[in-house]
Amino acid sequence: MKIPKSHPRYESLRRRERLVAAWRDGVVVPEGLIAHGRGEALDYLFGEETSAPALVAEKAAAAYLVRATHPVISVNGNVAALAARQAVQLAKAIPARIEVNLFHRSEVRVRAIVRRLERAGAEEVLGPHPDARIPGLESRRALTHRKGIHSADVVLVPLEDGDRAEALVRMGKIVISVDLNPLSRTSQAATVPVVDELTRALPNILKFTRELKRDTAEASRLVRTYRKAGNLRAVHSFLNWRLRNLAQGRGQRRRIRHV
Ligand code: PTJ
Repeated sequence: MKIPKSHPRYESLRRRERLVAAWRDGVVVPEGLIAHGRGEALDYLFGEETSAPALVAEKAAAAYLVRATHPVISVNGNVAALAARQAVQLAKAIPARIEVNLFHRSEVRVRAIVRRLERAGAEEVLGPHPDARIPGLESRRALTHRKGIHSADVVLVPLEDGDRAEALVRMGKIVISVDLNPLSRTSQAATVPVVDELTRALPNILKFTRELKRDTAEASRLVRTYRKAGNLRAVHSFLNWRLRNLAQGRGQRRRIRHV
């Protein structure tokens, strides 16, 4: 479908079209389309903008990533459809490995996602032929690579399911999630939950990564001072403020228009 550029919700509609096209290509699963709808609904509440607490978490995420000895970015179907290029750019900037890790895993899908990441500029993508398992996980998400997620000290897990986030934390890893739902098990389990939309969060983390690579003292300070509980409380306060404004007829941002 050709979406007119003048459409008030052009970007949002394009994201949907990209996901549907990726579903046709066997990259995204139908469950991924449902997950996206949930994300969109939550993003309306946030005003479809990065909140101040999300920005704080994105900076902390970048600090953990640049200080890591073995950082890995985990990519699933939705991430490959919406932000393959951004994930690859971030991996190169850190630098970090990329591993395809799927909840609805099939080897055909893993290979399709690897190809998509390679087309976006990735040089080495882990995913096919996993040689390790994440302990305590029954699902196929447990399949992983020794030189990837399995041995990582910091793992970025955008659009995750809670089980694996919890299992990775149990393994002693720093887990950075990107999930618009602050109440999800993923956001609750992650070391650094980034409550923001994926295609806004990754460029922000990239920008902070580039800055913090030049200022390692600041990266260390951020890691020392970041407090997850306080940050999530600030996310809830922000939502509370947004809803109160909306209830009083204020704060409907210009960009939020219903399709
Ligand atoms: O590709 P697979 O097989 O690994 O499957 C991917 C999905 C997304 C289907 C799988 O990981 C899954 O089932 O995830 P959940 O449990 O539905 O969680 C996805 C979370 O991401 C939900 O809390 C959504 O609100 C959130 N979300 C959806 N789209 C976005 C988002 N968060 C940030 N940005 C988005 N664009």
